[in-house]
Amino acid sequence: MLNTFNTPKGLRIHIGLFGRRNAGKSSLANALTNQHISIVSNVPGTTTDPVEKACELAPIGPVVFIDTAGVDDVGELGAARVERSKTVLEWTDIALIVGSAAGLEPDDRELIADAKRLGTPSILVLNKAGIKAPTDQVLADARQYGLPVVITDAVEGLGIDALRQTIIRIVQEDTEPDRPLCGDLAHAGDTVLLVTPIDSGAPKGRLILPQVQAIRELLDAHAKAYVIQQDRVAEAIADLKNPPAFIMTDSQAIDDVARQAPDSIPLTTFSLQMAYAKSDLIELARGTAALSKLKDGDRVLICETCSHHPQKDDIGRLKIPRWLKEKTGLDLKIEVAVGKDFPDDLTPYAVLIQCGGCVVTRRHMLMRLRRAMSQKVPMTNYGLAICYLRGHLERVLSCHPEALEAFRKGLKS
Ligand SMILES: Nc1nc2c(ncn2[C@@H]2O[C@H](COP(=O)(O)OP(=O)(O)O)[C@@H](O)[C@H]2O)c(=O)[nH]1
Ligand code: SF4
Ligand SMILES: [Mg+2]
Repeated sequence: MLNTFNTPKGLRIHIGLFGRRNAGKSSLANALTNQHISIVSNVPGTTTDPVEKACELAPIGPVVFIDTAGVDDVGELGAARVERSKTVLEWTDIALIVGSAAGLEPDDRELIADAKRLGTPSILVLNKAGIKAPTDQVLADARQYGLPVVITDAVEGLGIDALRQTIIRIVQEDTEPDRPLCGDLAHAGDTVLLVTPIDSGAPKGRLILPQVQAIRELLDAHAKAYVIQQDRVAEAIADLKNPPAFIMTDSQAIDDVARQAPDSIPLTTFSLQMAYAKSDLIELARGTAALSKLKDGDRVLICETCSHHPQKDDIGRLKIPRWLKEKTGLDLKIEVAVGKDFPDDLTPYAVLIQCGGCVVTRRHMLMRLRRAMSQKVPMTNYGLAICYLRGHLERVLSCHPEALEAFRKGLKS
């Protein structure tokens, strides 16, 4: 569960370090964070899985450095590690491509090309400059790629501050920030009803991040946030002189809320707004139509981006599969993929149902969607799927007309 006081990982800027074994990635990660968590060793291939370390990088705030395995790793296990490093390159906000001050290698050039193809903002680091400073020729070669080039020596501490400053500049110029969850749907003076059930799944003594974020955005918009549980919807509406501008509810309470609130009041859910903030709502709405075309024996993949402890009536593992069976009456094969690893081959699945992804970045969520789209496998998300399965999708999408249109087109295609 999320802690509302520490910045959750999904809101931190993710900075990946990539390069050959022994380039000095772990040493640089240590120097940048002043922590000594990564194992630094002159035995090539010491960092096997991506290692994450969080720190504050003033003035941009909380960041996570991801120290990856060398891209020149060998053997069967090595190849798997290279694959994992390359996956990180797909979703990280910034890539530090760590080469040698003695000159770039073909692996470095391949990484630069990959990062460009993926649109990952990158910095080219020429490390170990204390051993041999880069020649003019090496520098000119490095600069031809048009990326910022920083010369460092992780052991001597040379260029570390310049690297930090370059990271800060790139973050400020280049990364893809999350969009608002709901703040842009409200105007100054509006009243917005937020429905947040406090059930056994709710964390003790606090609210979860999307709820806190929604309240904060509504305050920023000078709107009035009226926060209630689902048993008070009708009563809350009756309290108000003017109807609320919209109601945003936890998906799990959608049936209760839809029953109590007149159709004239726009209705949306936290997980649907999460798709709006962190992914591409229109594409996911189009993908939701695939739920109406499922056939006996189809495989459905539920994608949970973190390995949170499954709850008693877990939404991904129990409720969505149950509602899918109820709605379709089909014999479906429902599988769950947990964590940041996302299958390369999605083609065995008729549809993917993605969680809100509150612990990962928008870039990560878009990477998943892009991969699904490139393999022509429809993707929806928890919020949209739940609304569809409970019969409320058209109503909740009325807040997002283009997404509604995409869903309707999807039904016909
Ligand atoms: N002289 C010097 N040695 C370095 C530098 N960076 C890393 N090393 C050494 O190179 C070896 C590999 O470093 P490591 O950080 O584990 O590389 P990684 O495999 O890319 O993570 C270690 O012995 C480090 O001490 C540097 O900038 N200068
Ligand atoms: S499974 Fe997805 S939505 Fe649920 S807590 Fe993890 S990242 Fe957030
Ligand atoms: Mg390492």
